[in-house]
This record gives sequence, C-alpha cells and structure tokens, in this order.
Amino acid sequence: MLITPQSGKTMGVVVEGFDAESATDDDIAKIKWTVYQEKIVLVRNQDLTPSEFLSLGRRFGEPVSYYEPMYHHPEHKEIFVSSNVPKDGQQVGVPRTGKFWHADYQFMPEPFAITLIHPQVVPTQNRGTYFINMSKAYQQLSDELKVRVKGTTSRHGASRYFKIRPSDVYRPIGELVAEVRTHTPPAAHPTVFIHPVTGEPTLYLSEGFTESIHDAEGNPIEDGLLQDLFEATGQLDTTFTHDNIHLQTFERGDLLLWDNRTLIHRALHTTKPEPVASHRVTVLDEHDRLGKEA
Ligand code: 7UC
Ligand code: FE
Repeated sequence: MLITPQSGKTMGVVVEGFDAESATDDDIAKIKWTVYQEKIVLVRNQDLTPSEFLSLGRRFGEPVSYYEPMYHHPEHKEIFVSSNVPKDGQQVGVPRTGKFWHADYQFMPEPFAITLIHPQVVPTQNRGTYFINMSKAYQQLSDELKVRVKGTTSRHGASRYFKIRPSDVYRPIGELVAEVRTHTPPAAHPTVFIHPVTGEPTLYLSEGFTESIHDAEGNPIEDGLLQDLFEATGQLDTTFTHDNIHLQTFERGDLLLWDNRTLIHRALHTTKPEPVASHRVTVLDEHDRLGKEA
C-alpha cells in the first residue's frame, strides 16, 4: 500500500496497491488515520460490488442508513444512491443530490464521521466535487470574525434541500414543510468545535443547511454574522476560484473517503446534464460526534 500526496493540490492523498479483500486491520487503521489528517483519501483501482463496498465501509465505522428510503440502494439500505441513470427503465436512488455547500447529515443530532463514495458512472466533462476545509477556514478568519463567532451555536435544517418524493405529488406544500420540520427539527451544534481526533478548532456551518446562529443565551444573532462567515469561508463564490475551494476529481474504480466533520462539499454544477451515478456509505466512528465546543 503506497500513500502519496495528490500532486498539485493543497489537500488529499492517493492510495495505491490497496486490496479490500486482503487488507489487514492495520491497513484500515492507517487509512482511517490518514482521512483525519489529510481530510481526503482517494483509493485507486477498487472494483467492488455494492456488497463488497458496504463490507469495506463497515471496517471504518458503523454505517447509517439515510433517513429517507427513496435514496436507498434496492438491495442494501445502507448504500445511498445518487443517480440520473435509470436501471431497467426505473429511477434508482435520487438525481442531482448535494448541489449546495453542506456536510452530510449536518441537520441531524449525529452527523457522520466519514463519507465513502464509490462512483459508478463518471461524466466525461464537469466531473468532481468541490470541498472546503473548515479547520483551515477557521484559522484564516479575521480576528474580528473569530471574536464574533466565539461562544455561538448554529442551527441546521433540511428543509431547503428536501427532495419531493413521488408520494408527495398533490400534497399541499405547507403540510410537507411542516412534516419536514417535525421529522427533522433543526439540529443545534457549536459553531466552532474542537475536532475530537485532530484537536483542530473547526467551523461547523454551511450555506445549504445552516439556518441561524445564536448567542450563548440562545438569542438569534441578526447582524449578518452568518453571511459574513459564508463569505469569508468561500461559500458565496459562484466562480469557485476562492483559495479555500478544492476540486476533487475521480475516475471509475476510485474510492473516495473524506472527513465529514472537517470538510463541507458540493457536487459540481453541470450545465449540460450527463449520466452520473454514485454509491455512498456514511459511518459513525468511535470518537465524540463533533467534539467539544471551542
Ligand atoms: O438530495 C440531497 O441533496 C440529499 C441531501 C439533502 N442530504 C445529504 C446528507 O447526507 O445530508
Ligand atoms: Fe453530500
């Protein structure tokens, strides 16, 4: 197993010579450690069936099935399918997922520790996923913003990007919005937490999911702080050229793992829709969910 930094990139490593079937517990521990340290790990040449992919995911932590069943792989509910490629004339999973800045399950009380992606159909153009390292983004905040964000809590909700299910047709939109609020009430997390593995202070917010920011007494802060934080971290840059933004590309056969506590991500915007499909497994690990408030 050979681990090398991604050439020409500020983050992430490439793993070559990894064999899922013969991998030892030490190999897995080494990759997992590397996910926390380097944030993105791209494992080359992984020809895995969905069941092999899921088994490999289990070695990194406890897989969590997505709360909305329409995303589930037909044979393995723990695999989340993002796809616009019909199988036998039928839609599988959900198309156009995650085209907004977010961390997976940010709106839930227990966000995932690690996300694993196994691309199934890779577009020829406009391929990849954008990432921002929110530990680094915190470090780079101005002293003024660091003072303003200190001791605050943010609330994250699923409503803005909740996808209408086929069974929702003809339902009043108000009823649906109320249902989303009841099933997934916004989750509150410290805006800056100490990553339980790396010890780095990390900003926990995203333009897609974060709805409000509150002071230590729970009162909403309405002086534009949230917008200032989105702006400073690079999330409002529609050209995606901000220094904080990393574009991760991958090929068929790659397996992508990332630290979902530290990174926010966003699927690449495609102007011309191309066939694209991927399988995802998300796991909890043995550490505190988000670690202590900074
Ligand atoms: O359809 C989607 O974009 C899914 C999104 C709302 N949630 C992904 C997640 O893991 O939180
Ligand atoms: Fe995502």
